[in-house]
Amino acid sequence: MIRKYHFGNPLNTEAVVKEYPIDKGEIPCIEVKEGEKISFIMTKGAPVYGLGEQVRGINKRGWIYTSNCTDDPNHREDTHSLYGAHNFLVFAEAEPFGLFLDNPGKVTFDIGYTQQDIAVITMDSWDMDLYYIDGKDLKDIVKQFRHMVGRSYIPPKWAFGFGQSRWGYQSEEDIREVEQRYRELDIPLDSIYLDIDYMERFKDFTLNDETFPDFPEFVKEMQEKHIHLVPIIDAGVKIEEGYPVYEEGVEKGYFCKEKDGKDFVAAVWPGRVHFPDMLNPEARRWFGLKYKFLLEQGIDGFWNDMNEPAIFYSENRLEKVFDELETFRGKNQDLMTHFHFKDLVLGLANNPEDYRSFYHNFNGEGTLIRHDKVHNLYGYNMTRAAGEAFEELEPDKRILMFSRSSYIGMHRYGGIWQGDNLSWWSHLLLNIKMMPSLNMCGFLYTGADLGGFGADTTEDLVLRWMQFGLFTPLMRNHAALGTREQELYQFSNSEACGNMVKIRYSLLPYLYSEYMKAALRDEMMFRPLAFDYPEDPFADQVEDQLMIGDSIMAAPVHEQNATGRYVYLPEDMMLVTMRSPEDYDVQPMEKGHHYVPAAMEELIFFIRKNHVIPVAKSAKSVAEMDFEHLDLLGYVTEEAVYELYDDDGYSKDYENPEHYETITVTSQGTISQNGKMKKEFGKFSGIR
Ligand code: MIG
Repeated sequence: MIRKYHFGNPLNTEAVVKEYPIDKGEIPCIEVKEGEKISFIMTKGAPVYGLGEQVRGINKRGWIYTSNCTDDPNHREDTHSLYGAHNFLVFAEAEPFGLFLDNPGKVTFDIGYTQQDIAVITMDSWDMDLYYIDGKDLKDIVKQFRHMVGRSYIPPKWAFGFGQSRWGYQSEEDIREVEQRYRELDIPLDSIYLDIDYMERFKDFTLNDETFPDFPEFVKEMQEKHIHLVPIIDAGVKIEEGYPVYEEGVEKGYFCKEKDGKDFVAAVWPGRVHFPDMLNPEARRWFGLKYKFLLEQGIDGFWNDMNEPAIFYSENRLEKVFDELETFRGKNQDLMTHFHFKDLVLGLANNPEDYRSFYHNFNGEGTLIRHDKVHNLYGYNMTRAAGEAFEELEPDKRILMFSRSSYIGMHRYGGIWQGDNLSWWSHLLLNIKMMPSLNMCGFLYTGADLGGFGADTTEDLVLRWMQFGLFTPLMRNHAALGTREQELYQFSNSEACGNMVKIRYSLLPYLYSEYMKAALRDEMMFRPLAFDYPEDPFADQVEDQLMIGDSIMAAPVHEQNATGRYVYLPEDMMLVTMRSPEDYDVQPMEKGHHYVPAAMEELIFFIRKNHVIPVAKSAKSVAEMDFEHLDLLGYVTEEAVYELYDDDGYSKDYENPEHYETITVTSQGTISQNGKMKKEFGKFSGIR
């Protein structure tokens, strides 16, 4: 059951899509001291789940987290804020409950940091709606929450293919080389990403026509090779005379303003920029319709970047800092003064004072709202701008869209990638742990930069990361300018890496089906074990295994030099040890603790007893896949029933019952189908 409570005078964030009456009674379980804090005494050992894109564990206990969308490419265990703000959490008490704070400003969640068993939530502003959700179990609470915030974004099917990206691809030639080298090695590939260098001096909705002389032609050339080009769009609009986006924005008053009405000046990639007022519906529509420029040239996917919004410096602060730096000239800088000197420059980026110095025409209502009060809505509404425009421009077609910054509500318009991680083993583990937390909050189309974005990677890290990334809906290898090149063909293990991509494609019927069912039913595709095995005494201790869809449990290797790992099985399962889609072994294993070998080039995962998964033959791209002739892989001692969802992958008639097929496999070997799709099931492999 959902109860809604109202504090102060909340702004309508449109995170919630359903209407609820306002409850005037006491809020169950938690203690609220209005204007001060919300607190809850947690049962010893009872986990807390949620908070979406955050550091640390699946179980969030033991740290203090702040919802404050931040561009932090060097995040570590002691970081408090990442790119998104997802104020939903679930207390897994004997009587579990969830809380959603629909509060677009800064909110801090002290989950047993100050005092081990006390959760304390504090916030800058008490103007908010608070939702309290109880239910019969963790899954039920999440489902009710997801229903309340609306259906998750559904990408086109090709976006489940593998993508290659790198900040630094400069030209058509660079992109062609990527395509050719993947094809030479026969590694499937569906998309290549265009980072900021495709633009003319980092101006949104422009093209560098020296390096991309005939863009529509180039897009077509790539399409013929079944490659989708996916350009980046940045939040800041370059200030430059004669640049139409800038000029129109100024003229129409669509940029964020300073208090006195001047357009606020920040600096990002192109140097000085204005930020479009994404919170003003008119400006949002204007910005969204700009994507047409690229849609018209054949583009069907985008990623939205720098939309926290990230600020390198603001014009006003820069002036002040120059002045103050001047006072240091010729001085003997001791320890403290030298730190202060350095901090002046380091503090230029993403400075809280800057976020307090510009304003939005919120919901077009004319009253200016200071940015910091709605900070966490900016990336959400940039992506919404695009999403709403796509509905208008291409109503019958799915367009790929994912964002860096987000707030709950944005999950209806796009996915997210997990921001600038580093080529660290601990960030592979973080990627694993973040998946279920994000799914809880509605972000189903997500994944991390495989191989790691910042820092030099190693070939074993890339391979192990691929072995997890092959399960994530967004499967993209991306790296920062200046780091070691990490396309799969760069390494001596490219064959093993390529096999992992092929395994991904052969699992697509399953992964797509599970994604779609999760989206259409407001469920989680990636779940902590404790969600599926609530009675199991060990399940809530497991932080590095995940349930994926109905049949699979993943147990990725995430340690360097490991040739296996410990795995906990909450029930009997079948171990699958896969070197390629054709080369694998299976072995039944009993519920309990095991050490499972996994050589470097081996993917291990598990299929639950009396479950099957549909598998296909891998192909060079999603478009070339045969989704009609499938095989089954499973572990059947009695009977397994699998509900398969499939559709054409680009249109939006999701509700059509003809998209479902129920497949029953018995221990005698009978396979029966009960649906309208023309799927043919060939061989069964596994155990029965
Ligand atoms: O400040 O466009 O997270 O994926 O490669 C860096 C360049 C700006 C940050 C994104 C990253 C992208 C990079 N961008």
